[in-house]
Amino acid sequence: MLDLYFWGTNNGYRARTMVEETGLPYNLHPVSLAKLEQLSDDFRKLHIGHKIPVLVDSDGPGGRTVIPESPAILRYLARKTNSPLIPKDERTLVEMETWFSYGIATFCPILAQHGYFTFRSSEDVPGAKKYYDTYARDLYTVINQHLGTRDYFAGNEISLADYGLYADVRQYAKSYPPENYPNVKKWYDRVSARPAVQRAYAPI
Ligand SMILES: N[C@@H](CCC(=O)N[C@@H](CS)C(=O)NCC(=O)O)C(=O)O
Repeated sequence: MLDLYFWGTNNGYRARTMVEETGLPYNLHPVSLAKLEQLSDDFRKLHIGHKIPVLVDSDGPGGRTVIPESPAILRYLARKTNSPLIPKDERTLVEMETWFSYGIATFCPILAQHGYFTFRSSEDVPGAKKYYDTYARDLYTVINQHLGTRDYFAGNEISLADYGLYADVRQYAKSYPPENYPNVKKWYDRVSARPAVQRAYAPI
């Protein structure tokens, strides 16, 4: 059985979408960040770094396996289920890894900083707001350009690369509406229409 420790953020939804893609049964455990539940002793036993999401697989390699970090969760579940979300063809795999990394290691952290300085910081720091907004706009321009010649980030089919980016594009849709980036919008609608995505974003 899978247990997903989750809150409704980009990283939480990224993991929940992947669990839904597998079709495996799972229990969803909300961890309220608003109530700082991630700092509890019990949760820190799952992730010393006190961050959602965490996946626990009672039937993992060698028994119960705890997997924090959304990219590790996506890769783990894709391997466990021999999912087509990891392309078999080496050339497409390299593309997938490139854009998955771009999503997780570039796009997501910059958008997170934009979110912090624009919406949550108690201090107004105009220079930081401008810096992250300019950076974010460049990232959207890049992905819009990449999607100008293709339906998905790697190869011709959806892959982990798309899920590396989707949850962030969705979370920051108010700041950067996909409508402003026509190729992103077409891709966004395509991914949003997937049954697994619709189940993942359904109210708890
Ligand atoms: N690299 C991690 C980031 C996880 C992360 O930043 N989680 C945030 C919510 S989106 C969190 O739990 N923050 C609570 C805290 O740091 O105490 C991943 O992809 O899972």
